[in-house]
Amino acid sequence: MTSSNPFANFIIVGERTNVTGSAKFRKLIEADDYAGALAVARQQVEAGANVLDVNVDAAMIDGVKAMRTFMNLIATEPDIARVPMMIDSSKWEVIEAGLRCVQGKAIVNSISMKEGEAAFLAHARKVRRYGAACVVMAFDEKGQADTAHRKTEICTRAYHLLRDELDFPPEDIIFDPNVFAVATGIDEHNDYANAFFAATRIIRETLPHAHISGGLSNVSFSFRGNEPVREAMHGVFLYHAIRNGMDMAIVNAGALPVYDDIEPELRDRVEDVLLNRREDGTERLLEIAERFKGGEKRRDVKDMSWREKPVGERITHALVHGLNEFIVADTEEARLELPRPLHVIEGPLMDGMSRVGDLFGAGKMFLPQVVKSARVMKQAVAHLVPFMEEEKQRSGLAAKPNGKILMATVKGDVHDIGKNIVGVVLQCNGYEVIDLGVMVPCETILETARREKVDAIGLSGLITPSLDEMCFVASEMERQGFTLPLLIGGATTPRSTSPMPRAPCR
Ligand code: B12
Repeated sequence: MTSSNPFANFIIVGERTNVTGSAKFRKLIEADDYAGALAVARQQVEAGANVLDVNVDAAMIDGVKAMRTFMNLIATEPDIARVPMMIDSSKWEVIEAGLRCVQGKAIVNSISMKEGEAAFLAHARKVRRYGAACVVMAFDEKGQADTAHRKTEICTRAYHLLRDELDFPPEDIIFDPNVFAVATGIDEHNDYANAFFAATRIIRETLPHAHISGGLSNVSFSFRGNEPVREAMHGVFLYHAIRNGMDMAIVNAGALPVYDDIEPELRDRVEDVLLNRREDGTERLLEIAERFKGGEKRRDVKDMSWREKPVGERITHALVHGLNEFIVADTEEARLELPRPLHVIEGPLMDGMSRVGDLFGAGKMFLPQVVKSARVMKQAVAHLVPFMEEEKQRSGLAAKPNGKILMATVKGDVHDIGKNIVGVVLQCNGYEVIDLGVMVPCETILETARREKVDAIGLSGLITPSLDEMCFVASEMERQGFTLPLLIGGATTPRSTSPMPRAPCR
């Protein structure tokens, strides 16, 4: 984990590879159409899932065979296998079939104390032998926990058993305190979301290093067939759950709304229901739910009104919503309005990315959405590059290079938008740039600098640990007798040091 921001570190477990939640996936597995099933897995990863939940529990499916086949196929697809697998089944033999095939560290979903402590510990021991982490359901001999007290009591007991009896690593324990459906019309269910939030907070405070997960779609079960309302419920639920300490959730990666985009009246009524703020909460949500039903079309039409806004706002809208359809046209319009192409980056594009950063930081946008924003940003910058090149040619800078600069995003960091922009700006100012890309180890940077006889090194990094890595590069430069200037930059670099020649980091 690289940030103390709970929203930025949130883990999205893709739910579409689960036959109990996705009829499409179930039909594919039933029909032995594994190519189709892999496409679903790939779509979830591309939509930003950090983990895939795989469940093949269905009456007509041989679970062991299906799990084994699917896991073996995933292992041959590097673009899917790069994320960890959550092996999800209520049958232990299916879980074990998955564990035998999976590459890297897996997560077992789930074990519980419903059959008593002995069976629980026996399963946990096996999980541990496979080196996996596990989801522990708040379920004991008496049944599934529905109040904050029961949830906390069961999770605490399970935690101590795992720690004391098996020395189970606490960071590999993921509690699922049960996300239950609200707005069911049954009064006893009205406090279910609150119970989840409260238990989450207590577990995170009292059981060190344990994580909290849950299947989000359960909460909105009462609104099946009304996707807009369900999505709103998921967005609002997550917003509150994360604030209380939930750090992973099983969701449809790519179908989470931006919190601020949820229609305010709907958001308010959903919040009334989830937080159990008023007795007539369910009726009031039902009252307006129909209006949103089948609202996909209506939402599209409403969405297009952003096209009427000034170009800067359109660019921000496109970045926040990850929409690339008009980004080139809008970037071009901004370019024609502003004196220099660089001003489009420094102005509207940076404003839009700052908005993305603010929403992300506040838990109102999630990683999959930011991935899309980053793609749109790159497309916009790519459109501007030839114009910046042209500017360079016109100014005569192309003919007389000012020097050679090596640029790299430091080891451990994948952010490259800022580095790429700085590279372009440097090139437009007559510098030759060698770009080593992202996650570049110190040795590579220094070896290349020496070999290519560069005039300066530029390091980029946006996550907090990158500052330490930059200091490490600086100290290595000193140790190895480099006398080159070192520039550092990136959103988390303190203003006082960004950009500046080599900083004294000791
Ligand atoms: C886009 C983005 C992503 C994208 C990156 C895509 C890509 N290809 O770059 C994706 C979705 C992949 C991503 C991933 C993550 N991200 Co991110 N991300 C952002 C976001 C929203 C915008 C960054 C950006 O591109 N800004 C626009 C560019 C143009 O600005 P810039 O980078 O600052 O660059 C400018 C200057 O800094 C400077 N500059 C940059 N480099 C250099 C170098 C030199 C030499 C010089 C002189 C100047 C310079 O010039 C540039 C132009 O002005 C920021 C929020 C923010 N406000 O920055 C979070 C943010 C940086 N991410 C954050 C986090 C936590 C993560 C993740 C850890 C999340 C996760 N749980 O997985 C991962 C990181 C994985 C890793 N190991 O690196 C946190 C970092 C918090 C922290 N202090 O550690 C931020 C701040 C969000 C937040 N508010 O919490 N992220």
